Amino acid sequence: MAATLTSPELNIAALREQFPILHQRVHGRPLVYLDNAATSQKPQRVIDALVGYYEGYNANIHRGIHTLAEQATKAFEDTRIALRDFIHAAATEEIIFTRGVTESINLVASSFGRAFVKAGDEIIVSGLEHHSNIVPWQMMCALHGAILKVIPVREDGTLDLQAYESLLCRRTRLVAVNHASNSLGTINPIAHMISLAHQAGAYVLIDGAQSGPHLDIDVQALDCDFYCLSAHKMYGPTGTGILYGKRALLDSMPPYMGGGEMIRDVSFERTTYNELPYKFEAGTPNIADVVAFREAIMFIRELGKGDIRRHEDRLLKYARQRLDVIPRVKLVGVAPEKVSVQSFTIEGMHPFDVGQLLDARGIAVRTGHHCTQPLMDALGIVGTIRASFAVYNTLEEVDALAEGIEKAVALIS
Ligand code: C6P
Repeated sequence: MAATLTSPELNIAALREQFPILHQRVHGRPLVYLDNAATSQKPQRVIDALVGYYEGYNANIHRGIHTLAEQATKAFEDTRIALRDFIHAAATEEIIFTRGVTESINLVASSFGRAFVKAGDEIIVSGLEHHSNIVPWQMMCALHGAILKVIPVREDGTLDLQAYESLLCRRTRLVAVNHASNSLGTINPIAHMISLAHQAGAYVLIDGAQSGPHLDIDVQALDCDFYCLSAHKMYGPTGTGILYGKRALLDSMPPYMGGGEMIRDVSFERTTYNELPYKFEAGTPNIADVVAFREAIMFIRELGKGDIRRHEDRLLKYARQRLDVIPRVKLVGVAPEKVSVQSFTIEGMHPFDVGQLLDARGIAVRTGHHCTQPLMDALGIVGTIRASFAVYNTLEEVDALAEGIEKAVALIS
């Protein structure tokens, strides 16, 4: 196939110019970065924002009244506003900065757990979940005597929604599912799932780690109670992300961590807590990365999620077409609605060996269980090779992947 560096929507060549890391050789070949579900690369404007903060106005926030402190506070709060708009939240108070999705889920498991969960309550997760959306609930269940229930996954990587409906009952306290699966790419019908959970009287947390860079997110239209994002999967820096929560719910939850900033008044006898969102933001936050996160949001917004998705869908479709005809290759995860993630196995080859062979050709993919061991167990495999595409990837890079896989398969044929 004659591939090109433009797509009908976007000038990919110009876009790639914004990502300095992409212009390097790995083992003598041009880097082909297809591990975007693990973390995406960062455009220059994100890197500049990080450096700009440290060079120009490094100061602690919400504390000082000097000029640098005010500048830093404004830049930090501007990111909160950008995120409110990005996910269509009703208010900035509903946006809590965390280290990312893992911390966001742990916050809810700890705080919501203490406020709302009692012995015999049930928490529902799905068989598609990342360990970050399993383990915190197991810990919470152990603490409060609650029970974890699991929605089974079907052969094609979609959730068994009939089984989900039969799991929901008046004991269900919370449903925690991902918007999109990191291992298989499946987009879950979360609007429907949220509505069913609410009819049963349960709250819903959505893990948005893999939807953030790809899908439109409207927390008010979805009516979810919590939504979690990690900046580093959305062209932003590592070490920051958000928890969105409905205001009334967050108000009724106790603080997660104690420390500076989350208090109103402290004495040895009694401490009162700050208002939202600061009640959940103890200690000096990751100011530089939060500031740079705004540039990542702007980068996505300026491109437009519609055009991003159309380009990535084309990459996904082409990758599936190319891989599907290679002998011994089995695509894993073929749901009709997917983000740009394709897992596959090669009969007779361990995923790690394939990953090494691809790396020798400058191609970065992830191999293994992708932090979804229960899903791999359910599929009866040790792991997969996973190619995940971002907006800067090209059809040529899909060709490079397919050629790498053909060469790997030839070794054992
Ligand atoms: N998945 C992957 O290669 P953190 O590490 O907190 O930013 O995100 C955790 C997480 C939670 N949920 C889902 C659906 C995820 O995909 C991830 C991170 C990466 O698939 C790294 S394990």
